[in-house]
Amino acid sequence: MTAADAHAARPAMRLDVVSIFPDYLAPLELSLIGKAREDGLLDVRVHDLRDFTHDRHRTVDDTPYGGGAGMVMKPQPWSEALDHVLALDNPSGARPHLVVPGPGGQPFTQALARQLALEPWLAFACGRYEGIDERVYDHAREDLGLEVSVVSLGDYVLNGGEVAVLAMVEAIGRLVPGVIGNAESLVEESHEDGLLEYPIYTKPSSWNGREVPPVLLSGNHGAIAAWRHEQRLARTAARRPDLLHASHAGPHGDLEISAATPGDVPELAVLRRACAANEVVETGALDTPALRESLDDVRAGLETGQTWVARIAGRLVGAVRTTRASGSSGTGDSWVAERLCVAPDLQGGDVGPRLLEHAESTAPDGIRTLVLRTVAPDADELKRYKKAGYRLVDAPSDVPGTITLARRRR
Ligand code: JB8
Repeated sequence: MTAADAHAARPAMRLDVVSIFPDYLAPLELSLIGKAREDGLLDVRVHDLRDFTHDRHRTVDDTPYGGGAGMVMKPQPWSEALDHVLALDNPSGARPHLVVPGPGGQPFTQALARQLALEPWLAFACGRYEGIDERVYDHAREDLGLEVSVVSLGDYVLNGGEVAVLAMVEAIGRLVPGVIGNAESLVEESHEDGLLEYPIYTKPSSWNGREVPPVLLSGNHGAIAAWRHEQRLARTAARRPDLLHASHAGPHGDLEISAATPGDVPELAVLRRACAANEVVETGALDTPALRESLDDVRAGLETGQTWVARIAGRLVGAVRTTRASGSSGTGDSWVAERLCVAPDLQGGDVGPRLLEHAESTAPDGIRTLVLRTVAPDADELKRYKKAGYRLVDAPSDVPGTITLARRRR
């Protein structure tokens, strides 16, 4: 049974490409996409835009209204080319989704490739020169009833849409069932789960004095999986930090605590507002001062004591401030941790305890009392603080709604 037979229930995905350089699309006859066409999985048709001109010079461009550099593609040949594409037999009964490559389009991503792979029919319009007369887009949408998407491969400029269409047809075509034999080879790849791929090796294990990482020869599949995951994280952090998200960070080891800087203020203000809102929900007390804290208040707050911020994979997930408080006669100064705040989705985890531990560790020598000022903790929180050695003290609280806990320093 061939791939086409196995997927016989699905009509071939129809792909029309219009270009003034149809030869540019010749590679679509090669490799996996070419094979998929032979197998009847993809129905690719390439059209020459100049076939829809009527002058001796087969003119497709003209000067721009309003002036400016370069030439603009005339609307009439495009209109006739689209009419021709639409008039061709279409067994699916659908209308094509018109995709126009352009540096000003929405980014082409794996997610968009997956969406477009579900369409029964795609038409690609390859622009050249400065691009296509804007009325062609309006005509396709409003008169022909087509969905029209301008799509960009990335933030760079090509000379025309053809190379972008080659890339898009390859990315979309390989997602059509049957085009790639092994479905697993589709999922375990970069951009399917948000991390870049781990490095790969094949025989020989020693080549030109370079060894394959020994863990890969160990036969220990757990160790191999862990090593590969570490490699993916390191690689993504180095090459594509924009892809990293807190969900990729493990529960331990990835929390970074550093002194707050003015650059942290906007995120810190958002975090503190989220914590304040949580307090309101829990205590019902709408007068929580933190709820009304402005950006300037948070910035000014950095001047008092020392604020520490905790980040996981770049995301601000917690903060705490330490100050020194003078003790009543004979008791000596105490080291106060206050405004402890943890992102709501991570509360109850180790971010709070790690921040508190850090705050305590910065207490100067000679200080014997560690103080924690906190908004009325729930029973679970109180239990955790007590386990850490803290006891409730009756101290006049300068911030309403907060209580004071203290412990002797070990
Ligand atoms: C004229 O960089 B591109 C791109 C550039 C173009 C045209 C189409 C696409 C047409 N220049 O994605």
